[in-house]
Amino acid sequence: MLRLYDYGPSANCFKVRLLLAQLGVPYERVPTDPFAGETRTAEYLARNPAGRTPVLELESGACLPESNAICLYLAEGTEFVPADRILLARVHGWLFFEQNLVLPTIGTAQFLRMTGRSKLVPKAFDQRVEAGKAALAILERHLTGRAFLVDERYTVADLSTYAYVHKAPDAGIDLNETANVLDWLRRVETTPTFGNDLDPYPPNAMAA
Ligand SMILES: N[C@@H](CCC(=O)N[C@@H](CS)C(=O)NCC(=O)O)C(=O)O
Repeated sequence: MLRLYDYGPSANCFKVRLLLAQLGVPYERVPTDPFAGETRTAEYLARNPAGRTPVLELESGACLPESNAICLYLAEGTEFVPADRILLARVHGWLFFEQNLVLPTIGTAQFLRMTGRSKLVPKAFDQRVEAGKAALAILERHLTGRAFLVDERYTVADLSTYAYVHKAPDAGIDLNETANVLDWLRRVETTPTFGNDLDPYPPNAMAA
């Protein structure tokens, strides 16, 4: 059986849990707490040299890090990834957008705010929020007259980008200012077997 090394509050891990649920693929969940040092052991670093969650361990023992690479691996050959090369390249493009312009902005800002760190680094926090708003403006423009990011159908690009965009309010960003983004988030939430099982950050993740 597949094994997912997973941190409950991480939206990167949530991407993989959501896709596995939507594909109906069974797996064993291995809770892995970065704040307890569990991603820095020699054993874990052999699974992912970057020492981060998620990691998917295959039946063969091969380990795959990076949430979007895991999603592409799992979704290949399914309705969640187009076979057409150009459409596939567009899906890749949005996955790179997510890693470059959403995760380090909205993703980091919501983490800083929800764990009490934003007040310790206010300038860095404000910069992330502003960059997050700029990323939302790009999405807002692209989603004008479009139901989904690529080819008018739900793909792993939507699933992955959803993960941190829907957390924008936790960064203090008002999504009511981006109506197309808000409609798209609601659309993703109505895809078959969608479920949001993100955990709140636990006490050991909070700033001292
Ligand atoms: N680009 C990676 C980012 C993974 C990542 O940052 N994981 C965080 C949780 S959201 C983590 O495990 N952090 C622990 C650490 O950096 O020590 C992905 O998309 O999987």
